[in-house]
Amino acid sequence: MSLQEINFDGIVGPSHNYAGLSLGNIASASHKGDPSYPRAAALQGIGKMRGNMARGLAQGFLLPLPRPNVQTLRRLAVDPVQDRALLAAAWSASSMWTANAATVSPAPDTADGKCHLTPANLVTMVHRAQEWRDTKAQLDIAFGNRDHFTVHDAVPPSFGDEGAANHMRFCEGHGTPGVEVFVYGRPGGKFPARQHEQASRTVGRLHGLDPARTVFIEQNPAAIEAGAFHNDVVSVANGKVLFTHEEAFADGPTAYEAIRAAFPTLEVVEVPSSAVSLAEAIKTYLFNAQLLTLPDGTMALVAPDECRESASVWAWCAAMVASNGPIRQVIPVDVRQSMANGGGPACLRLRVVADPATVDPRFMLSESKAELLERIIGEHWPEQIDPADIGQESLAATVRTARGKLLESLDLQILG
Ligand code: SUG
Repeated sequence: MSLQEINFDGIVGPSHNYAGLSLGNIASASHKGDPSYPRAAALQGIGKMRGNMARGLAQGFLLPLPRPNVQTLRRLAVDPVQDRALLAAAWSASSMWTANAATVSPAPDTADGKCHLTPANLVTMVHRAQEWRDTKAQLDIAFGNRDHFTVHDAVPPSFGDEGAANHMRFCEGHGTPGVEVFVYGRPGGKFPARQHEQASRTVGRLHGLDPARTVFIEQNPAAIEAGAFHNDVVSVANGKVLFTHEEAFADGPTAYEAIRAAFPTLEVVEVPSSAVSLAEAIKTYLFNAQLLTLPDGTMALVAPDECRESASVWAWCAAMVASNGPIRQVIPVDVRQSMANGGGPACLRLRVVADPATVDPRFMLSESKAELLERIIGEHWPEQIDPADIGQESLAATVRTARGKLLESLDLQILG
């Protein structure tokens, strides 16, 4: 058994659009009503996956969910003329952000030695709350090998759970027990705190985590107010390293101490507010990056292109790389279509530590499969969607056909 990190990126769905649905997500609010470019969005995502594969890393993917969601439209009795936001919710391609698909505890961390996955209930936002059952259907297939994986039901409401976006794992190596850190928000602020402490604790119990290797930390309410609706907007972890903004946690030094008590070799790379303001970190998504261990053992940060456009962020990156710390490279990627809805490189991937041989191969990417996906996206994904197109029967037909072609090409019609 060779356990390694596999990134499962969400393929951007053919109904990708900007409906301003996520209160507290600044990018989503500020791009509300813009035309969207689903084909370009999906191709950007494939480009990111191809880049990581070329670096020698294992890559998987999850598929877009059925949209428009007729059950949502029916259950909410949506009037397509009066209820434009609810209509858009039923059309949302938000499952592309697979960091919110589930929380994953690798086998070495759990009591029964299996990798546990709990789909996120995403109850805070109506367009996201409709995701988990369809997401689970995919997880049940991709991780259907019951000798190695357990897929749970989502945590019941009312405790909001947003999955891996508020979860970090520190480890010396993937094959040894790690320390899992859950970051929750305290309700009562201007924007919703989407991760509830009790949801995090429930996931820890469901997964059979050892309390001595599990840490619960409060997110900084000021970070949520500034637009860090998930913790992965202001910090990211990999191996022994925590790369974080100074203002990510309610009490930074206490948080680092709590992690260090469980994981003594922790290395914190903290970006001070004096170098990069919280607002600039959130605007550029410096921390919503993939912190990857490359095959040569060094770490690289796959960060949004937008980081290059910020003098303070880019200067920090240059200084960090020059300092010979644990992060040796910053690699910019273009995921602008997703970024405009508040989803950076880290949002687009779910990390699963597993032996790739135990995963259903239909969910694993290869060069030839990437070409196949690009061909289908090129032929069937709409080039542009304007807000007035949402709800049109002709667009609904295009979106359904596009997804159908994708499922067919991957031999996954069962998800239809
Ligand atoms: O849930 N945006 C997503 C972005 C999720 C980012 N994920 C992580 N940080 N892991 C959200 O807020 C916007 C949809 C719209 O407005 O049309 C949206 O759902």
